[in-house]
Amino acid sequence: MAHFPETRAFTGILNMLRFEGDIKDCEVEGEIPSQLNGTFHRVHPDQQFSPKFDDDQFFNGDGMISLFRFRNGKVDFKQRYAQTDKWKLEREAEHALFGAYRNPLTDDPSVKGQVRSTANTTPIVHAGKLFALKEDSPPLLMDPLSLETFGFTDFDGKMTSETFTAHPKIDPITGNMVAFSYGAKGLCTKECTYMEISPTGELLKEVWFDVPYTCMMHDFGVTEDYVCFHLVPIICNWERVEKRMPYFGFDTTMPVYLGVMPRDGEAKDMKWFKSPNLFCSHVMNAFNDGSKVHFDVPVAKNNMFPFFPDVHGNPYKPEEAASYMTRWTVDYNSKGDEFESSKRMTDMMGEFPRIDDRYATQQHDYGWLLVMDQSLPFNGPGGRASGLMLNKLGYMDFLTGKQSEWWCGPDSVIQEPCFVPRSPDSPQGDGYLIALVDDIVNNYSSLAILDAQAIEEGPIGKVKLPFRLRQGLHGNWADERKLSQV
Ligand code: V55
Ligand code: FE
Repeated sequence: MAHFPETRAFTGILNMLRFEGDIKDCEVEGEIPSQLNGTFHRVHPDQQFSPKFDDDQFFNGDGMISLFRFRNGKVDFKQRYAQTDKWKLEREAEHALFGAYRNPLTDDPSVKGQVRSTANTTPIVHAGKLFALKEDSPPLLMDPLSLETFGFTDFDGKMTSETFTAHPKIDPITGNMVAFSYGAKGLCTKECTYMEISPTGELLKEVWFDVPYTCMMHDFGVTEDYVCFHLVPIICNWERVEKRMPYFGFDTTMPVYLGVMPRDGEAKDMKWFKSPNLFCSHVMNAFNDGSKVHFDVPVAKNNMFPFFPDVHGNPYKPEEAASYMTRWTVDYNSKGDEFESSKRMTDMMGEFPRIDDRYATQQHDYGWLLVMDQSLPFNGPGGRASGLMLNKLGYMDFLTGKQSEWWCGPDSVIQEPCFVPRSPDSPQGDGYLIALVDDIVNNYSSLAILDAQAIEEGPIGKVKLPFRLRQGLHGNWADERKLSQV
Protein backbone atom coordinates (compact mmCIF):
# COMPACT_ATOMS: atom_id res chain seq x y z
CA MET A 1 0.00 0.00 0.00
CA ALA A 2 1.46 3.33 -1.10
CA HIS A 3 1.96 5.92 1.60
CA PHE A 4 4.14 8.92 0.94
CA PRO A 5 6.14 10.71 3.63
CA GLU A 6 4.33 13.63 5.22
CA THR A 7 7.24 15.93 4.48
CA ARG A 8 7.63 19.05 2.36
CA ALA A 9 9.05 16.94 -0.49
CA PHE A 10 5.75 15.04 -0.91
CA THR A 11 2.89 17.23 0.33
CA GLY A 12 1.14 20.49 -0.54
CA ILE A 13 2.58 21.95 -3.69
CA LEU A 14 4.64 18.78 -4.18
CA ASN A 15 1.99 16.10 -3.75
CA MET A 16 2.28 13.14 -6.11
CA LEU A 17 0.62 12.62 -9.47
CA ARG A 18 1.75 9.15 -10.78
CA PHE A 19 -0.79 9.34 -13.59
CA GLU A 20 -0.21 8.35 -17.23
CA GLY A 21 -2.69 9.15 -19.96
CA ASP A 22 -3.76 10.85 -23.15
CA ILE A 23 -6.01 13.74 -24.03
CA LYS A 24 -6.87 14.13 -27.68
CA ASP A 25 -7.60 17.76 -28.64
CA CYS A 26 -7.15 19.58 -25.34
CA GLU A 27 -9.52 22.30 -24.22
CA VAL A 28 -8.14 25.67 -25.24
CA GLU A 29 -8.80 29.20 -24.04
CA GLY A 30 -7.84 32.10 -26.32
CA GLU A 31 -5.64 31.50 -29.33
CA ILE A 32 -3.20 28.72 -30.19
CA PRO A 33 -1.11 30.11 -33.08
CA SER A 34 -1.88 27.76 -35.98
CA GLN A 35 1.69 27.89 -37.35
CA LEU A 36 3.03 26.29 -34.16
CA ASN A 37 3.70 22.75 -35.34
CA GLY A 38 5.90 20.67 -33.11
CA THR A 39 6.26 19.29 -29.61
CA PHE A 40 6.84 20.58 -26.11
CA HIS A 41 8.26 17.89 -23.81
CA ARG A 42 8.72 18.56 -20.09
CA VAL A 43 9.36 16.32 -17.08
CA HIS A 44 8.68 16.17 -13.37
CA PRO A 45 10.02 13.73 -10.74
CA ASP A 46 7.19 11.45 -9.56
CA GLN A 47 8.17 8.43 -7.40
CA GLN A 48 6.42 5.35 -8.86
CA PHE A 49 6.12 3.73 -5.41
CA SER A 50 6.43 5.18 -1.93
CA PRO A 51 10.14 5.70 -1.25
CA LYS A 52 12.28 3.37 0.85
CA PHE A 53 13.15 6.24 3.20
CA ASP A 54 11.00 8.99 4.68
CA ASP A 55 13.72 11.57 4.08
CA ASP A 56 13.62 10.92 0.33
CA GLN A 57 13.81 14.05 -1.77
CA PHE A 58 12.28 15.62 -4.85
CA PHE A 59 15.32 15.08 -7.10
CA ASN A 60 15.00 11.31 -6.54
CA GLY A 61 11.59 10.84 -8.18
CA ASP A 62 10.99 8.78 -11.35
CA GLY A 63 10.82 10.89 -14.50
CA MET A 64 7.26 11.50 -15.72
CA ILE A 65 7.35 12.95 -19.23
CA SER A 66 4.56 15.16 -20.54
CA LEU A 67 4.13 15.86 -24.23
CA PHE A 68 2.13 18.75 -25.69
CA ARG A 69 1.82 18.04 -29.42
CA PHE A 70 0.92 21.17 -31.41
CA ARG A 71 -0.68 20.75 -34.86
CA ASN A 72 -2.66 23.38 -36.80
CA GLY A 73 -3.96 25.18 -33.73
CA LYS A 74 -4.87 21.99 -31.86
CA VAL A 75 -2.94 20.41 -29.00
CA ASP A 76 -2.85 16.76 -27.90
CA PHE A 77 -1.48 15.80 -24.47
CA LYS A 78 0.29 12.59 -23.56
CA GLN A 79 2.01 11.62 -20.32
CA ARG A 80 4.15 8.55 -19.64
CA TYR A 81 6.83 7.46 -17.20
CA ALA A 82 10.31 7.20 -18.66
CA GLN A 83 10.79 3.43 -18.38
CA THR A 84 14.26 3.42 -16.86
CA ASP A 85 15.83 0.15 -15.67
CA LYS A 86 15.01 1.34 -12.13
CA TRP A 87 11.35 1.90 -13.10
CA LYS A 88 11.09 -1.57 -14.72
CA LEU A 89 12.72 -3.42 -11.83
CA GLU A 90 10.51 -1.67 -9.29
CA ARG A 91 7.42 -2.20 -11.46
CA GLU A 92 8.17 -5.91 -11.44
CA ALA A 93 8.77 -5.97 -7.66
CA GLU A 94 5.75 -3.67 -7.04
CA HIS A 95 7.72 -1.61 -4.53
CA ALA A 96 10.79 0.64 -4.28
CA LEU A 97 14.16 -1.16 -4.53
CA PHE A 98 16.45 1.81 -4.99
CA GLY A 99 17.22 3.90 -1.91
CA ALA A 100 18.49 7.39 -1.23
CA TYR A 101 19.49 9.96 -3.87
CA ARG A 102 22.89 9.02 -5.32
CA ASN A 103 23.47 6.42 -2.61
CA PRO A 104 23.67 2.86 -4.01
CA LEU A 105 24.69 1.58 -0.54
CA THR A 106 21.04 2.06 0.46
CA ASP A 107 19.64 -0.03 -2.44
CA ASP A 108 18.12 -3.49 -2.19
CA PRO A 109 20.97 -5.99 -2.85
CA SER A 110 18.99 -7.41 -5.79
CA VAL A 111 19.62 -4.24 -7.84
CA LYS A 112 23.35 -3.85 -7.13
CA GLY A 113 25.18 -2.55 -10.20
CA GLN A 114 22.05 -1.47 -12.09
CA VAL A 115 21.83 1.96 -13.73
CA ARG A 116 20.20 4.23 -11.14
CA SER A 117 18.88 6.89 -13.55
CA THR A 118 15.41 8.29 -12.92
CA ALA A 119 15.53 10.27 -16.23
CA ASN A 120 13.82 13.08 -14.32
CA THR A 121 15.65 16.26 -15.32
CA THR A 122 15.48 17.10 -19.05
CA PRO A 123 13.71 15.73 -22.13
CA ILE A 124 15.21 17.00 -25.41
CA VAL A 125 14.82 15.85 -29.02
CA HIS A 126 17.99 15.15 -31.01
CA ALA A 127 18.64 12.89 -34.00
CA GLY A 128 14.95 11.97 -34.09
CA LYS A 129 14.97 10.57 -30.53
CA LEU A 130 13.83 11.97 -27.22
CA PHE A 131 16.78 12.02 -24.81
CA ALA A 132 15.45 11.66 -21.23
CA LEU A 133 18.34 12.78 -19.05
CA LYS A 134 19.62 12.44 -15.50
CA GLU A 135 23.17 13.57 -14.83
CA ASP A 136 24.20 10.41 -12.90
CA SER A 137 23.67 8.02 -15.85
CA PRO A 138 23.79 7.57 -19.64
CA PRO A 139 20.95 9.04 -21.77
CA LEU A 140 17.65 7.15 -21.93
CA LEU A 141 16.20 7.21 -25.45
CA MET A 142 12.47 7.41 -26.10
CA ASP A 143 10.17 7.92 -29.07
CA PRO A 144 9.35 11.66 -29.14
CA LEU A 145 5.71 11.10 -30.21
CA SER A 146 4.59 7.80 -28.65
CA LEU A 147 6.82 8.24 -25.55
CA GLU A 148 7.74 4.56 -25.84
CA THR A 149 11.08 3.89 -24.09
CA PHE A 150 13.89 2.32 -26.16
CA GLY A 151 16.52 2.14 -23.37
CA PHE A 152 19.90 3.58 -22.41
CA THR A 153 22.51 4.37 -25.04
CA ASP A 154 26.31 4.44 -25.00
CA PHE A 155 26.35 5.54 -28.66
CA ASP A 156 27.27 2.11 -30.06
CA GLY A 157 29.91 1.61 -27.39
CA LYS A 158 31.69 4.87 -28.22
CA MET A 159 30.84 6.66 -24.95
CA THR A 160 33.18 5.45 -22.20
CA SER A 161 31.90 7.90 -19.56
CA GLU A 162 29.39 6.37 -17.10
CA THR A 163 27.34 9.58 -17.05
CA PHE A 164 25.89 12.28 -19.31
CA THR A 165 24.70 15.79 -18.38
CA ALA A 166 21.03 16.77 -18.19
CA HIS A 167 21.96 20.14 -19.78
CA PRO A 168 23.30 19.49 -23.28
CA LYS A 169 23.11 22.34 -25.85
CA ILE A 170 22.32 22.11 -29.55
CA ASP A 171 24.91 24.10 -31.52
CA PRO A 172 22.86 25.92 -34.18
CA ILE A 173 25.87 26.17 -36.54
CA THR A 174 26.97 22.51 -36.60
CA GLY A 175 23.69 20.95 -35.46
CA ASN A 176 25.70 18.92 -32.94
CA MET A 177 24.47 18.20 -29.44
CA VAL A 178 27.26 19.46 -27.16
CA ALA A 179 27.39 17.66 -23.81
CA PHE A 180 29.62 16.79 -20.88
CA SER A 181 29.75 14.38 -17.99
CA TYR A 182 30.98 14.56 -14.40
CA GLY A 183 31.60 11.69 -12.03
CA ALA A 184 32.42 10.00 -15.32
CA LYS A 185 34.10 7.06 -13.56
CA GLY A 186 31.42 6.75 -10.91
CA LEU A 187 30.28 8.49 -7.74
CA CYS A 188 32.68 11.09 -6.30
CA THR A 189 35.24 10.72 -9.12
CA LYS A 190 37.10 13.75 -10.47
CA GLU A 191 36.99 12.61 -14.10
CA CYS A 192 34.81 14.48 -16.58
CA THR A 193 34.27 14.41 -20.31
CA TYR A 194 33.27 16.88 -23.03
CA MET A 195 31.29 15.30 -25.89
CA GLU A 196 29.74 16.20 -29.24
CA ILE A 197 26.99 14.17 -30.89
CA SER A 198 26.24 14.71 -34.60
CA PRO A 199 22.76 15.55 -35.95
CA THR A 200 22.41 11.86 -36.82
CA GLY A 201 23.24 10.72 -33.28
CA GLU A 202 26.87 9.67 -33.69
CA LEU A 203 29.31 10.39 -30.84
CA LEU A 204 31.97 12.49 -32.60
CA LYS A 205 34.26 13.14 -29.66
CA GLU A 206 34.82 12.41 -26.02
CA VAL A 207 37.56 14.50 -24.37
CA TRP A 208 38.55 13.53 -20.81
CA PHE A 209 39.60 16.07 -18.16
CA ASP A 210 39.81 16.33 -14.36
CA VAL A 211 38.27 18.97 -12.07
CA PRO A 212 39.97 20.66 -9.06
CA TYR A 213 37.34 19.23 -6.66
CA THR A 214 34.31 16.90 -6.85
CA CYS A 215 30.95 18.65 -6.79
CA MET A 216 27.59 18.83 -8.55
CA MET A 217 28.18 20.06 -12.11
CA HIS A 218 24.58 20.58 -13.12
CA ASP A 219 25.04 22.74 -16.22
CA PHE A 220 27.78 24.28 -18.37
CA GLY A 221 28.36 26.91 -21.05
CA VAL A 222 29.10 26.40 -24.73
CA THR A 223 30.30 29.13 -27.10
CA GLU A 224 31.25 28.87 -30.75
CA ASP A 225 34.89 28.21 -29.80
CA TYR A 226 34.95 27.18 -26.12
CA VAL A 227 33.28 24.95 -23.54
CA CYS A 228 33.00 26.41 -20.01
CA PHE A 229 32.56 24.52 -16.74
CA HIS A 230 31.55 26.39 -13.58
CA LEU A 231 32.66 24.61 -10.45
CA VAL A 232 30.58 25.57 -7.39
CA PRO A 233 31.34 23.80 -4.08
CA ILE A 234 28.12 21.77 -3.82
CA ILE A 235 30.61 19.09 -2.81
CA CYS A 236 30.43 15.30 -2.51
CA ASN A 237 32.77 12.62 -1.16
CA TRP A 238 32.72 8.94 -0.13
CA GLU A 239 32.67 9.72 3.57
CA ARG A 240 29.28 11.37 3.11
CA VAL A 241 27.98 8.39 1.11
CA GLU A 242 29.14 5.90 3.75
CA LYS A 243 27.65 7.99 6.56
CA ARG A 244 24.41 8.14 4.54
CA MET A 245 24.42 11.92 4.61
CA PRO A 246 22.80 13.87 1.73
CA TYR A 247 25.10 13.16 -1.26
CA PHE A 248 25.82 16.88 -1.76
CA GLY A 249 26.54 19.63 0.77
CA PHE A 250 27.46 23.27 0.27
CA ASP A 251 30.86 24.57 1.43
CA THR A 252 31.01 28.38 1.74
CA THR A 253 34.77 28.29 2.42
CA MET A 254 35.82 26.98 -1.00
CA PRO A 255 36.49 28.97 -4.17
CA VAL A 256 34.45 28.86 -7.35
CA TYR A 257 36.16 28.09 -10.67
CA LEU A 258 35.27 28.64 -14.28
CA GLY A 259 37.14 26.18 -16.50
CA VAL A 260 37.47 27.21 -20.15
CA MET A 261 38.67 24.84 -22.86
CA PRO A 262 38.77 25.38 -26.64
CA ARG A 263 36.28 23.09 -28.38
CA ASP A 264 39.09 21.68 -30.49
CA GLY A 265 41.34 21.33 -27.42
CA GLU A 266 42.00 18.73 -24.77
CA ALA A 267 42.58 18.56 -20.99
CA LYS A 268 45.97 20.31 -21.15
CA ASP A 269 44.28 23.32 -22.77
CA MET A 270 41.79 23.85 -19.92
CA LYS A 271 42.27 27.13 -18.00
CA TRP A 272 40.71 27.45 -14.55
CA PHE A 273 39.66 31.00 -13.60
CA LYS A 274 39.02 31.60 -9.90
CA SER A 275 36.32 33.53 -8.03
CA PRO A 276 35.43 33.97 -4.35
CA ASN A 277 32.68 31.66 -3.03
CA LEU A 278 29.15 32.07 -4.41
CA PHE A 279 26.27 29.88 -5.64
CA CYS A 280 25.00 29.32 -9.16
CA SER A 281 23.59 26.39 -11.11
CA HIS A 282 21.78 26.99 -14.44
CA VAL A 283 23.44 28.84 -17.32
CA MET A 284 21.42 31.17 -19.56
CA ASN A 285 23.98 31.05 -22.39
CA ALA A 286 27.64 31.71 -23.14
CA PHE A 287 29.35 33.28 -26.16
CA ASN A 288 32.81 34.44 -27.12
CA ASP A 289 34.28 37.45 -28.88
CA GLY A 290 37.76 36.28 -29.84
CA SER A 291 39.38 35.00 -26.65
CA LYS A 292 36.90 36.88 -24.42
CA VAL A 293 34.29 34.53 -23.05
CA HIS A 294 30.96 35.79 -21.66
CA PHE A 295 29.02 33.46 -19.37
CA ASP A 296 25.51 34.48 -18.19
CA VAL A 297 24.29 32.83 -15.01
CA PRO A 298 21.93 33.62 -12.08
CA VAL A 299 24.23 34.11 -9.07
CA ALA A 300 23.29 33.93 -5.38
CA LYS A 301 25.40 34.68 -2.32
CA ASN A 302 24.75 31.30 -0.74
CA ASN A 303 23.23 27.83 -1.19
CA MET A 304 19.89 27.51 -3.03
CA PHE A 305 19.39 23.81 -2.15
CA PRO A 306 18.18 23.42 1.48
CA PHE A 307 18.18 19.61 1.03
CA PHE A 308 21.95 19.75 0.36
CA PRO A 309 22.84 21.55 3.61
CA ASP A 310 25.87 23.60 4.62
CA VAL A 311 28.80 21.26 5.36
CA HIS A 312 29.82 23.35 8.39
CA GLY A 313 26.35 23.07 9.96
CA ASN A 314 25.23 26.64 9.27
CA PRO A 315 21.47 27.05 8.85
CA TYR A 316 19.89 27.56 5.39
CA LYS A 317 19.43 31.28 4.75
CA PRO A 318 16.60 31.91 2.25
CA GLU A 319 17.50 35.61 1.94
CA GLU A 320 20.99 34.64 0.73
CA ALA A 321 19.55 32.18 -1.81
CA ALA A 322 18.19 35.05 -3.93
CA SER A 323 19.78 34.81 -7.39
CA TYR A 324 20.22 37.52 -10.04
CA MET A 325 21.32 37.25 -13.66
CA THR A 326 25.03 38.05 -13.82
CA ARG A 327 27.48 38.22 -16.74
CA TRP A 328 30.95 36.80 -16.10
CA THR A 329 33.70 37.70 -18.53
CA VAL A 330 37.10 35.98 -18.70
CA ASP A 331 39.86 36.24 -21.29
CA TYR A 332 41.17 32.82 -22.28
CA ASN A 333 44.47 34.42 -23.36
CA SER A 334 45.02 36.38 -20.12
CA LYS A 335 48.06 35.41 -18.02
CA GLY A 336 46.30 35.38 -14.65
CA ASP A 337 43.39 33.33 -13.30
CA GLU A 338 41.16 36.29 -12.41
CA PHE A 339 37.70 37.01 -13.84
CA GLU A 340 37.89 40.14 -16.00
CA SER A 341 34.47 41.20 -14.72
CA SER A 342 31.29 40.03 -13.04
CA LYS A 343 28.28 42.29 -13.68
CA ARG A 344 24.80 41.95 -12.22
CA MET A 345 22.31 42.68 -14.98
CA THR A 346 18.93 42.96 -13.23
CA ASP A 347 17.05 43.45 -9.99
CA MET A 348 14.62 40.66 -10.89
CA MET A 349 15.30 37.75 -8.57
CA GLY A 350 15.07 34.57 -10.61
CA GLU A 351 16.34 31.24 -11.88
CA PHE A 352 15.57 28.84 -14.77
CA PRO A 353 16.97 31.21 -17.44
CA ARG A 354 16.20 30.61 -21.12
CA ILE A 355 17.08 32.13 -24.50
CA ASP A 356 15.97 31.70 -28.09
CA ASP A 357 17.85 28.39 -28.45
CA ARG A 358 18.53 29.06 -32.13
CA TYR A 359 21.16 31.49 -30.75
CA ALA A 360 22.79 29.11 -28.27
CA THR A 361 26.61 29.57 -28.32
CA GLN A 362 26.12 33.01 -29.99
CA GLN A 363 25.46 36.43 -28.48
CA HIS A 364 21.86 36.41 -27.25
CA ASP A 365 19.85 39.65 -27.43
CA TYR A 366 16.96 38.38 -25.27
CA GLY A 367 16.53 36.24 -22.18
CA TRP A 368 13.61 34.96 -20.14
CA LEU A 369 13.47 33.49 -16.65
CA LEU A 370 11.27 32.42 -13.77
CA VAL A 371 11.05 35.29 -11.32
CA MET A 372 10.42 34.91 -7.60
CA ASP A 373 8.65 37.93 -6.15
CA GLN A 374 8.27 37.25 -2.46
CA SER A 375 6.38 40.52 -1.90
CA LEU A 376 3.22 39.28 -3.65
CA PRO A 377 0.38 37.37 -1.96
CA PHE A 378 0.12 33.60 -2.34
CA ASN A 379 -2.99 31.56 -1.50
CA GLY A 380 -1.45 28.10 -1.82
CA PRO A 381 -0.35 25.82 1.02
CA GLY A 382 2.59 27.23 2.93
CA GLY A 383 1.45 30.77 2.20
CA ARG A 384 3.85 33.48 1.30
CA ALA A 385 6.58 32.19 3.60
CA SER A 386 7.07 29.22 1.26
CA GLY A 387 10.57 28.95 -0.12
CA LEU A 388 9.24 27.99 -3.54
CA MET A 389 7.29 30.86 -4.99
CA LEU A 390 8.00 30.98 -8.69
CA ASN A 391 5.26 33.45 -9.49
CA LYS A 392 6.41 35.62 -12.41
CA LEU A 393 7.94 35.33 -15.83
CA GLY A 394 10.72 37.81 -16.55
CA TYR A 395 12.01 39.23 -19.86
CA MET A 396 15.35 40.90 -20.50
CA ASP A 397 16.33 42.74 -23.68
CA PHE A 398 20.12 42.90 -23.57
CA LEU A 399 20.32 45.48 -26.39
CA THR A 400 18.03 48.16 -24.93
CA GLY A 401 18.08 47.13 -21.27
CA LYS A 402 14.26 46.83 -21.29
CA GLN A 403 12.90 44.40 -18.72
CA SER A 404 9.34 43.29 -18.08
CA GLU A 405 7.39 40.81 -15.99
CA TRP A 406 4.10 38.94 -15.88
CA TRP A 407 2.59 37.80 -12.57
CA CYS A 408 0.44 34.64 -12.59
CA GLY A 409 -1.75 35.77 -9.68
CA PRO A 410 -2.03 34.62 -6.06
CA ASP A 411 -3.43 31.13 -6.73
CA SER A 412 -0.65 29.81 -8.99
CA VAL A 413 3.00 29.05 -9.52
CA ILE A 414 4.88 28.84 -12.83
CA GLN A 415 7.24 26.21 -14.21
CA GLU A 416 10.29 26.79 -16.41
CA PRO A 417 9.39 28.71 -19.59
CA CYS A 418 10.49 27.75 -23.10
CA PHE A 419 10.91 30.02 -26.11
CA VAL A 420 9.22 28.91 -29.35
CA PRO A 421 10.10 30.76 -32.59
CA ARG A 422 7.14 32.17 -34.55
CA SER A 423 8.53 30.26 -37.53
CA PRO A 424 11.80 28.37 -37.96
CA ASP A 425 13.46 31.40 -39.62
CA SER A 426 11.81 34.29 -37.74
CA PRO A 427 14.24 36.89 -36.27
CA GLN A 428 15.86 36.26 -32.89
CA GLY A 429 13.34 36.52 -30.05
CA ASP A 430 10.33 36.74 -32.38
CA GLY A 431 7.91 34.13 -31.15
CA TYR A 432 6.19 32.82 -28.06
CA LEU A 433 7.05 31.99 -24.51
CA ILE A 434 5.27 28.89 -23.23
CA ALA A 435 5.12 27.91 -19.56
CA LEU A 436 3.04 25.64 -17.35
CA VAL A 437 1.00 27.58 -14.81
CA ASP A 438 -0.16 25.44 -11.90
CA ASP A 439 -3.23 26.67 -10.05
CA ILE A 440 -2.53 25.37 -6.56
CA VAL A 441 -5.88 26.45 -5.11
CA ASN A 442 -8.19 24.96 -7.78
CA ASN A 443 -5.81 22.14 -8.69
CA TYR A 444 -5.39 22.38 -12.42
CA SER A 445 -2.50 23.27 -14.72
CA SER A 446 -2.53 25.05 -18.02
CA LEU A 447 0.15 25.66 -20.59
CA ALA A 448 0.21 29.42 -21.07
CA ILE A 449 1.29 30.89 -24.41
CA LEU A 450 2.61 34.46 -24.32
CA ASP A 451 4.04 36.81 -26.93
CA ALA A 452 7.75 36.51 -26.07
CA GLN A 453 8.28 40.25 -26.71
CA ALA A 454 5.22 41.34 -24.66
CA ILE A 455 4.98 38.98 -21.72
CA GLU A 456 3.58 41.76 -19.51
CA GLU A 457 0.34 41.49 -21.52
CA GLY A 458 -0.21 37.96 -20.19
CA PRO A 459 -1.19 34.78 -22.07
CA ILE A 460 -2.75 35.02 -25.53
CA GLY A 461 -3.83 31.41 -25.17
CA LYS A 462 -3.94 28.53 -22.69
CA VAL A 463 -3.99 24.78 -23.13
CA LYS A 464 -6.09 23.64 -20.19
CA LEU A 465 -5.54 20.35 -18.38
CA PRO A 466 -8.28 18.91 -16.16
CA PHE A 467 -5.75 18.21 -13.35
CA ARG A 468 -2.63 19.70 -11.85
CA LEU A 469 0.85 18.60 -12.88
CA ARG A 470 3.56 18.24 -10.27
CA GLN A 471 6.26 20.88 -10.08
CA GLY A 472 8.77 19.93 -12.77
CA LEU A 473 12.27 20.64 -13.99
CA HIS A 474 13.01 21.31 -17.65
CA GLY A 475 11.20 21.35 -20.99
CA ASN A 476 12.10 21.83 -24.64
CA TRP A 477 10.38 22.63 -27.92
CA ALA A 478 11.07 20.62 -31.08
CA ASP A 479 9.92 21.94 -34.42
CA GLU A 480 7.98 19.52 -36.66
CA ARG A 481 10.98 19.23 -39.03
CA LYS A 482 13.24 18.10 -36.20
CA LEU A 483 10.88 15.26 -35.34
CA SER A 484 11.25 13.69 -38.75
CA GLN A 485 15.07 13.84 -38.75
CA VAL A 486 16.79 10.47 -39.22
C1 V55 B 1 19.42 19.22 -10.17
C2 V55 B 1 18.30 18.42 -10.40
C3 V55 B 1 18.42 17.05 -10.28
C4 V55 B 1 19.63 16.49 -9.95
C5 V55 B 1 20.74 17.28 -9.74
O1 V55 B 1 18.40 21.33 -10.43
C6 V55 B 1 20.63 18.66 -9.85
C7 V55 B 1 19.38 20.66 -10.22
C8 V55 B 1 16.14 16.63 -10.84
O2 V55 B 1 17.39 16.15 -10.45
O3 V55 B 1 19.72 15.14 -9.80
FE1 FE C 1 18.59 21.88 -14.43
